[in-house]
Amino acid sequence: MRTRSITVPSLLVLAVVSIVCAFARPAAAVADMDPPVLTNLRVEISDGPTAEPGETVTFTFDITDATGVGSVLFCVSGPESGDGHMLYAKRVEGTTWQVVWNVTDGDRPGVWRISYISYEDSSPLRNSKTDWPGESGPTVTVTYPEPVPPTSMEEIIQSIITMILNFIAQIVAAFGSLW
Ligand SMILES: [Ca+2]
Repeated sequence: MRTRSITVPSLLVLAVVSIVCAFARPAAAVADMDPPVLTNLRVEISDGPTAEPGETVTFTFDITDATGVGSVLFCVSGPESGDGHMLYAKRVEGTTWQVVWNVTDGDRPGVWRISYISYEDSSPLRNSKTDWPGESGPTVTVTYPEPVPPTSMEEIIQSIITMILNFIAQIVAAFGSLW
C-alpha cells in the first residue's frame, strides 16, 4: 500500500490559501477606532438674553458615531474658580442631543462658559474625545433681578384711597343700573 505524502509544493499552496483567506475577511471585523463627531453646538436660554435663577439653559448639538454614542458630559464653569456643574447630555431625537442646566440661586452672576465636553462611543474600545470650548465657545451670562425699591407710606395711602374710590364707583354703578 502506498501512503500519500504531503509534498513541498502542496504546503506552499496551503500557505498561499491561508494568507489569501486572512486578507479576505469581511470588513465588519475591523474595529471602530474613531471617537464620536460633535458638531453644531448652540445655546438657548428660556427667557434670554441673560439667565436668571429659575430659568433654564439648554445646550443643543449633533453627535454621530459608527458604533453609536455612549455618553456625553459637559462641564460648565462660572466667573470664579470653583463655580461649576457637571451635566450629562441626553439624546432628544436622531443625532440631536441636549444638556439642560437649571440655573439656581447658588449660581454666581457673571459669564459662564463650557470648560470642556467629554464624549465616548459605545464600542468595546470606548473611543473618547474631549473638547475645550472655553473662551471660543458659547457663553451664558447669569444675572439676578433688580431689587424692588421699598414702597413709601404716601404711595401706600394713595393706593388705598384709589381702591376705595374704585369700590364706591362700582357700587354707584351697580345701584345706577338697578334704578
Ligand atoms: Ca466610534
